[in-house]
Amino acid sequence: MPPSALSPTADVSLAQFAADARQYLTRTPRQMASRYFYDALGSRLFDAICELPWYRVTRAETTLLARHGKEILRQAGAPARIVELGSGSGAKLAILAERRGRHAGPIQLHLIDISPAALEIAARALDALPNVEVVTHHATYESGLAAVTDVQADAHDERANDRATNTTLALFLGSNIGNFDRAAGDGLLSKLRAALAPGDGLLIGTDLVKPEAELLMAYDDPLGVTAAFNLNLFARMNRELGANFALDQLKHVAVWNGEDARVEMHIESLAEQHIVIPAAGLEFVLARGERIWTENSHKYTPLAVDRMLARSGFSVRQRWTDVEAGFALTLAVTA
Ligand code: AVJ
Repeated sequence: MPPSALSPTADVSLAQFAADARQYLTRTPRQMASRYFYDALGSRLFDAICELPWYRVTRAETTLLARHGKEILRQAGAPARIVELGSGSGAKLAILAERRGRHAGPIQLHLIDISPAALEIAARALDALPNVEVVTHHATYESGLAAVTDVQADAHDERANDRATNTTLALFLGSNIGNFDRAAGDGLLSKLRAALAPGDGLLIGTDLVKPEAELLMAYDDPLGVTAAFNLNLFARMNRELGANFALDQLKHVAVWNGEDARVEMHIESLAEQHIVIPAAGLEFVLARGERIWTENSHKYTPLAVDRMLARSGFSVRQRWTDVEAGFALTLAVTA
C-alpha cells in the first residue's frame, strides 16, 4: 500500500502517537505512555518477557486459569460472552474458553487490544476453538469500553430470544491494571462497571507485593529482554516519528518505589543529546543522567484489590492465589 493510501485509523493513531509523545516528553520529569511499547516487535518482546524465569506473572496466571477455569466460568454464571481488555496473544482467553463444557452453547469472545499484530495472532488462535465467535476491537481500553457498551446493548436485545444465560464476563488480566495509578485505575474500573449489566462479572489479575529483589529481577532481567522492551519504545519513536534518540546512549533502569507500591521503568541518557522529533514538532535537550519515565507496574495486597474493586462498584465473589509466585486472580460481580 502506498503511504497515501494509509487507512484513516493508521493515520489517526500516528497523529495520536505524535501528540502523546509531545505531551508526555514535555512533562517534568519527562515521561512516555507505556501503551506505545506494543508495536509488532514490542508485542513479541513482551511475549518473550513472559517466558523469562524471573517474570512469573503470566505463568502464575495461566496455571490458575487452567486449574480453576471451570469453576471461574461457573461462578461467573456461564457467560454468553467474554470481553478481554488487553488480550495480547489471546493464550489465556483460549485456556478459559477451552474449559467450557463439551455441550456449552455458543460464546462470543471480544478482544480489545492496542496492537494490530497481537489481535491478528489472537484471533487466529481463538477462531479454531469450537462454538466461538471472535470479535476484535483495535482500541485503547477507554475506547474499547465503548465497544463493551454496544455489546451490552446487543445482549439486551437478545434477551428476548431466551438464551440459557446472558451474562458478560470482563477479563482484565496480567496485572494490566498495574499500569494505572490509583485514581486512573479507579476511573477505568468504574467505567467498566458502568458498561456492564447487573450480575455481570470481572476477573482481574493482580501481581502482589513481594520482596524487592524479586521485583527488580522481574523488571531488570539478566538476559536484557526487559531492557530491549523498554528501549524499543525509543526505536519506535525514531522509526515512526522521525526522532533521533541515540539508542546506544540510553540505559534501562528499573526501581522499586515502596511508598507507591510500584516498580517503575525509566530510560536514562548516558550523554547529553539534542533530541528532535519532527512528527511531534518537538525539540529538547536530554541531559546526561536525565531519565524518561516509561512505565509504572503497581503491586497489590489482597486487601488493596478488595478496596479498589469496592471503590468502583464491584463486590468480590472469590479469589484464587498463587502464594509462591505472589499473584492473585479475583472474580468480582457488579455490586
Ligand atoms: C503487561 C503491563 C502487566 O507491568 O508487568 C513487563 C508489562 N513491563 N515487564 C507489567 C511489563 C515490563 C507488564 N504489563
